[in-house]
Amino acid sequence: MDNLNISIIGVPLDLGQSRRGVDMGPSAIRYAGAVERIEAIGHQVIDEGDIRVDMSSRGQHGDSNLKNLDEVIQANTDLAKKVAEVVERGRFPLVLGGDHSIAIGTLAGLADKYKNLGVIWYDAHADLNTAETSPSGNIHGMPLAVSIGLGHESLVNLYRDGQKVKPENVVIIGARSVDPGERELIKEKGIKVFTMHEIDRDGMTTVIENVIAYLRSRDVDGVHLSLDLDGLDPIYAPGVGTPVPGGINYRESHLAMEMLEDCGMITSVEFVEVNPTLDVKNKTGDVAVRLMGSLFGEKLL
Ligand code: B3U
Ligand code: MN
Ligand code: MN
Repeated sequence: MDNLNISIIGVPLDLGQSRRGVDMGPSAIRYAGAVERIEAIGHQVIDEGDIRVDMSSRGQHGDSNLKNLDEVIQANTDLAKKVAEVVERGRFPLVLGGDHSIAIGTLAGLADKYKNLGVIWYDAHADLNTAETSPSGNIHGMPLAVSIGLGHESLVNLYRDGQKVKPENVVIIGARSVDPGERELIKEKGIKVFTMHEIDRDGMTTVIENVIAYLRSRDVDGVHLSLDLDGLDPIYAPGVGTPVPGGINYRESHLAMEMLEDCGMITSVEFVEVNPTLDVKNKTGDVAVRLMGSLFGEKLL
């Protein structure tokens, strides 16, 4: 990557799911040395601070079964504005979560500029639930569905109306906990998924080569990497709310980041679901920052 002008945006939101603590994710990632590590590679970094999250009516339910819907809408609307503004200033957004519901705001903000955005969803889950299919009512299990235009209308139409990303431009990597409704949607919409099966069978090198070739064939005008730390095996990233065993290992993840750096297609990134209250000595924040190192071009030699 050429030297980038990176803007860090923290989103201390933990209301898209039920376990408290992921609101401390942005701090944990900062304390693990994100800014210093990225600057040492040669990039210029501005820490834009955190999006304000209004907790005043936390726990109250409106007319839907979606938990904390109003708060999630408020934080994501503010985030979308901020991301759009950062992109408008010609800067590279690096968003720190927070639970994965914040991808709704990130992708909404990116939609101002990118009309054919590719999305890489690095995650144990597909995050393709709607209010009808969700087993939990947790909005962090829904952001990909919302971004392709499916789900509660106040989320789908957040910041700007309708679909933000085409389903054919989405690639999921690392899936191993997919709900029945999500499975149907993947088939119906033709979403590309590399599960743990493909990673085990073909190896991460082939998987990422295929991801890159696929997104090139889609003629995307940018690629957003949405990295949920639970995509990694909980051995390497224990500080997440919904760990799923049998995940992507540390070295495979570094390789994936290095290959994505090398392809030069990534135009924005978010790291989500770091929960320091479930972690061991900030191991998960630390892994996030190490992966950022590879993604932003740190060399081994
Ligand atoms: N698919 C389940 C579980 C889940 C989704 N994302 C996370 N967990 N992190 C759901 O609740 O939608
Ligand atoms: Mn997720
Ligand atoms: Mn996940």
